[in-house]
Amino acid sequence: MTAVPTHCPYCALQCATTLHPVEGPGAVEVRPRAFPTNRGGLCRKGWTAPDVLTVPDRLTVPLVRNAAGELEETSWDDALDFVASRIKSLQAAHGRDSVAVFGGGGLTNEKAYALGKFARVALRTANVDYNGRFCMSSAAAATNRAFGIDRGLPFPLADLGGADAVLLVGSNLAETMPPAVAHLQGARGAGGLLVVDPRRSATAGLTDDENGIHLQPTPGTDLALLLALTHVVLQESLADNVFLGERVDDPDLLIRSTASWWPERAERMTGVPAATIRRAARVLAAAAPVHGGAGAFILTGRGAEQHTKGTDTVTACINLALVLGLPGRVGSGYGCITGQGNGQGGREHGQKADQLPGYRSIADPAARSHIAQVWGVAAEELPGPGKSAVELINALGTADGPRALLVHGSNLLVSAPNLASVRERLSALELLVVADVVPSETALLADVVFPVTQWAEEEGTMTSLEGRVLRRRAAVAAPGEVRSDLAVFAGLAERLGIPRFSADPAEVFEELRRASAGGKADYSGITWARLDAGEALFWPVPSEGHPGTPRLFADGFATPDGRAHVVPVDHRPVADDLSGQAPLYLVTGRLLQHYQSGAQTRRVPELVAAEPEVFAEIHPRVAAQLGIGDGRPVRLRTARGSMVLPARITPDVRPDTVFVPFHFGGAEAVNELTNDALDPVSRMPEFKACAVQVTAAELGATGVPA
Ligand SMILES: Nc1nc2c(c(=O)[nH]1)N[C@H]1C(S)=C(S)[C@@H](COP(=O)(O)OP(=O)(O)OC[C@H]3O[C@@H](n4cnc5c(=O)[nH]c(N)nc54)[C@H](O)[C@@H]3O)O[C@H]1N2
Ligand SMILES: Nc1nc2c(c(=O)[nH]1)N[C@H]1C(S)=C(S)[C@@H](COP(=O)(O)OP(=O)(O)OC[C@H]3O[C@@H](n4cnc5c(=O)[nH]c(N)nc54)[C@H](O)[C@@H]3O)O[C@H]1N2
Ligand code: SF4
Ligand SMILES: [Mo]
Repeated sequence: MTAVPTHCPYCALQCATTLHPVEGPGAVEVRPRAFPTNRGGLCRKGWTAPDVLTVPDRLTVPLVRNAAGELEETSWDDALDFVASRIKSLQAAHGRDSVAVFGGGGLTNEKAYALGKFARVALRTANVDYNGRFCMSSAAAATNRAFGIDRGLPFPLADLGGADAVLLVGSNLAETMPPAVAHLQGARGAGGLLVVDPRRSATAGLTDDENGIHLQPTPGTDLALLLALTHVVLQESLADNVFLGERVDDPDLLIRSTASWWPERAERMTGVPAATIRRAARVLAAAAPVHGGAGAFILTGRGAEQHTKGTDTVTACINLALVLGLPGRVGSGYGCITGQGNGQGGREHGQKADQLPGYRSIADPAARSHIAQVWGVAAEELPGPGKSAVELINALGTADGPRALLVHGSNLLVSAPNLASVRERLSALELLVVADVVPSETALLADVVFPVTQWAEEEGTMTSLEGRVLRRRAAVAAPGEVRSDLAVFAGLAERLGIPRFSADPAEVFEELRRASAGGKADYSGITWARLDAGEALFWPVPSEGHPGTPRLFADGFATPDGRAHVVPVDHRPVADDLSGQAPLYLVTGRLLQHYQSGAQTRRVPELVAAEPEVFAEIHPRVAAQLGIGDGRPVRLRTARGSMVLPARITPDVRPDTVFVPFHFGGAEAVNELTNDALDPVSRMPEFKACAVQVTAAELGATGVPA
């Protein structure tokens, strides 16, 4: 077999790779491939991704829970028959919405599309949502309301390289997309890398040696900081007034909404010195085209977004970008750094509770009739908007809530907020079905487990953080009886009396093209043949002769009047704020070595050896107060729960902040402690900040959630 060109299974950078067959069934070796985003680089997760193909506990046969309560091997026919008959009887007794589906941003475009169609056409349930709600939904909400469209980066990532300044708000790019750091070199060289993070993260460290500025605010105060940055730009007459006059609907609102945010006031709230705020605003402004700079970008990560005010914080970033005249200019702009492998495509094809394929709204009559026609159903038969992820989880097993849940591509029992509640709701279900590649924490709780293909065993497409559509290709045969998620949807649909589902990804993509035609995320001009020929296709691609759209907004924004829409925003505190009992902020996030819930990377020996267990980063001053040394156990207690874990003492966190990575399961899962309070617009939970009490703990008491 020859080398197969494909992309890494993990994050949205979608580094290009080639897979080479090696000895052993299902085994491959990975090598990086030259590509504009990763420039021949791979991170440690990418290098070791092939290990996950052949893990000893790989799921290879369908499992069903037997009378003794154990998961037992069964045939595909029996498993599909069983699930279909349970769905039928639950829906007959309790209505269509009694069955829910939960998807994932790691699924290919074809799978994400089929999942949404399966929910709306085969199950006819409104209850479908996905883990993207945990990820970038606040940025999506903010960009939709400002620009009328949401594509993570509305420009190619490589554009960053030419800029004099890049402001990263709550992104730890150096650990979460290491090869992307190459694109920050231009800004670093110009002294213009600005990093906002309550920790001195690896990315914040890139600002050392006069390469930029690290602004280290109190967690949850980015909004105040951004209002002050905008205030300085306006007050020091650094705004791009021509741009504001021509391309923004209401510039006065920008001025009024930031007028009272002078830097000294923001300093009191954020802890960032007023002088630093002024300096950062001037560096950013000097890089803007209006002042003859080479360009400036403002980018957000989860640190800005995973808050109950995440949508407003991103809006404040957009407003700052507007004041400086950045959006829609080549070499400048605002963007959200999408997270999951197909975090971008996953949000376009109808997994989301309120969406239909092509990034259409399920509440829009024209959208409904277009999609209904592609699906061969009547528009009235399509359900309306369903519940968002956390609201869906909270409704499971309640009197009028869903009684069955099908999960494809998420490990909720590690990654959803407030796990005690998640566990209770999942346990209250009458039927839990999980499709996965490994026995994840969530799969182990299921009544039925479907073993599915993973990246190197399947064909399909993914859409990267730049909105570029990429081909995923099969290099090895799947082990055992493994089938694609597409086969699960097709097999169940057929048993539910709906025979219109294909398990062939190429066929599904052809249907997706038709469904997306005319929508915001228009894929109708994209073919696998064009992708296979090496064309770089960024959506929208409205016809086969169309070259794609690497840069959006050149001729105007996607709003009715073509102007960016200003939404005035103001600061507010985190939902679960500090108290006498809980005087520090708990902040959660990522490590270089692990991916998400860790279902995959905790099975890779090299990565486990590097980061074997959960820990809490605490400041030396806090450690001294508690009288504990490095590696000693501490107990973290929040309003949701408590856990014991080793302390990692480091001056890199603020003294008022404790950082814990969320990649670990069971008693090591920090989501036992996190708050499931939601952003009112995006319905995204506040993973990034809540009040915590820290005490010295007993030895041997490690990791007991109370
Ligand atoms: N190694 C690795 N890489 C990944 C992933 C992974 O799991 N592991 N997951 C992928 C996915 S799905 C995503 S979404 C991306 C996420 O990528 P990032 O957004 O870079 O990741 P996080 O570590 O969640 O958060 C970034 C930073 O936000 C900071 N932060 C916390 N609270 C605040 C706050 O209130 N304000 C500010 N300004 N910063 C704050 C944290 O200290 C952290 O350093 O990574 C992708 N890449
Ligand atoms: N405390 C805290 N919690 C967080 C975050 C945080 O920053 N802090 N970040 C949030 C964010 S941004 C995200 S994106 C979520 C992610 O959290 P999850 O939704 O749990 O994501 P993964 O761990 O990637 O889970 C994907 C699962 O799908 C399986 N899988 C892989 N490929 C396929 C496939 O093709 N089909 C199927 N059926 N299964 C597959 C994997 O083995 C794994 O079990 O976590 C969120 N949770
Ligand atoms: S940066 Fe992301 S896509 Fe690239 S190798 Fe690492 S995990 Fe894979
Ligand atoms: Mo994410």
